Formats: sequence, structure tokens, C-alpha cells
Amino acid sequence: MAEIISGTELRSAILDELRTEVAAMRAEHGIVPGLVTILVGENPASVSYVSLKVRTALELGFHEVQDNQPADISEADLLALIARYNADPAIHGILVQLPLPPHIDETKVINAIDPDKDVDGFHPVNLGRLLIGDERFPPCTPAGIREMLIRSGTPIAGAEVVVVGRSNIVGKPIAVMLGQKGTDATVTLVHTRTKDLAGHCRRADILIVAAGVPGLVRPEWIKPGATVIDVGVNRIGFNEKTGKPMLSGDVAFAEACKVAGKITPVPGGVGPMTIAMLMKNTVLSAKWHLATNR
Ligand code: L34
Repeated sequence: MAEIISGTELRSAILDELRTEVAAMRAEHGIVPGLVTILVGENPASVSYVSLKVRTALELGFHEVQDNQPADISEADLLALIARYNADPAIHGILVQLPLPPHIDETKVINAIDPDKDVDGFHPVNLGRLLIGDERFPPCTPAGIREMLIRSGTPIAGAEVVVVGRSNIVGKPIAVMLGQKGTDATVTLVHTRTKDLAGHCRRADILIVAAGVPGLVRPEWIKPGATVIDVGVNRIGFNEKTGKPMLSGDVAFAEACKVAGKITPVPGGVGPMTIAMLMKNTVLSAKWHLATNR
């Protein structure tokens, strides 16, 4: 049976490390990391993720501004709001939860965030830095995945990594990060137009699945002993008793456990790590602003 890599457990170790850093910053410099979370509208998944982010920031002693905006806010007003936080010295990190309503251009919004406060790592400047190996703010989900691989003792250098899915927020950046000099994996990026998806997956020492298709990866797709990272957080219905949403990953988990060497669960896997990495990037940003007097 596969060893479970618990995102929940790793998260608490990371948050403990950050708590110490925040306390030191407060004692030595009289400031704490400042994070604004901007949520537009009331998409249930977004509401849930943003509340977890707010709660975690408060637990760590951050200055946290929860800025909820109506779904019909104009693009111009949202851009103006971002400009205000760009200029606010108490704010080191700006997060605009995605997806945004269809009348707002996501690219314009991401481009409006000061790259020095872009703790999501979605701004083209930060993605460009990532590409050339000058990492500043790694996007949170890929950073969480890398951390899970390292902290679970999975060898990365020389490993065959297969990434399923080519989104800007997960697939593309994690492929770049793991293939980077110093990390040294051999990376294959596969997607909906790939011929023989299963064949590629079966070669993987590390299989990272971010396709958004519940149960896509079958046990026959997994090389025995491989490490499987399941990024899917699919809402597949509601629990009849509790009324809470039921989550499922992109991997057929129970069967995959019989083949994989290590595997991440859903929930309690990559999701909690994403939030921990957002906190880490915000601490990083606060330190950078301190060091550069900005
Ligand atoms: N701007 N938009 C921006 N930044 C991000 O980093 C995100 N993402 C993705 C969606 N949009 C974003 C997130 O925050 C996905 N995501 C995210 C964050 C946390 C969790 C899942 C996705 C998470 O904590 N999942 C829990 C279950 C939470 C629940 O019950 O709903 C888990 O254990 O998987």
C-alpha cells in the first residue's frame, strides 16, 4: 500500500516555521506581513478557499485585509482597487482569487498587480523570472507540490516526471520548476491532444495530475512504486447528511494506492499546501520590502 503524503501535516510544519519568522519580524522591525485577499462574487469554491486563506493569515499574525467585492464590480473599479493596494505600504501581498466573472479580463487584472506584491506568482514578470531560473514568487500550487516531493523524500534529480495538464497556474509552471537546473527532473507535459496519455503516465517516476477530470488516472496508468501527486479538487456532489460538498481528485485513489509508492489524498493533499505556500510568499515579500526599504 502506498505511503500517504499528507498536505495537512506538512502544512502545519511549514506554518510553524513561518510563525517564528513573523514573530521575529515583529520584534525586530515592528512590522508584520500584510496580505489582501480580493474575492469577486460568491463562487462557492472560491468562498471556501479564500476563507481558509484569511483564517490562516490571521492565525500567523499577519495584517489581513479581506476585501470582498460584488460579482458586478466593473473591471475599471477592480483595477482601481488593485492600484490602491499597490500603493499601500502595509500590504506586501495582493491576491485576486480566480476565476473572475466573464465581464472581467483576468489577464488585465493580473497584469495590474505590482510584481513585487504578486504573491500568487501569476504576473508575467514573475512567470518570466521562473522560466529563466531567477525565481521570485513561485505560484503557490506548484510550490506546494515541489515542497511535498522534497519533504516526502522523493528523489527528483534525474526522475522521469509526467505532468498532466498545461494550465498557467499549475501544469506549465510545475513543469518548468522541476526541469530547472538544480532540480534536474526530466519533464514531459501531456494534455488533451496527447496521443497515448496512459503510455506516457506509465513511464513516470513522479506523476502530477492537474487535469480537472475526476478519476481520470486509472491504476494501470501508474508505474509500480511511483509518486503520484493529485492536484484535482473536483466537487462531485453533496454529502446527504452534512450538506457539505464532496471532493474527488483526478486519480482513482483507492485503486491507485495499491500500485503507487507514495500518493497525495484529496482533500488534505495539495490544497492545504497551496495555502501554506501563499503564506510563505507573503512572508518572503514582507522581508524583501523591509530589506529594500520599499
Ligand atoms: N488567485 N486563484 C488564485 N490563487 C490561487 O492559488 C488559486 N487557487 C486555485 C483556484 N483559484 C486561485 C487556490 O487557492 C485552487 N486553490 C485552492 C486552494 C485551497 C484548496 C484547494 C484549492 C484547499 O484547501 N482544498 C482543501 C479542501 C477545501 C474545501 O473543503 O473546499 C483540500 O483539502 O484539498
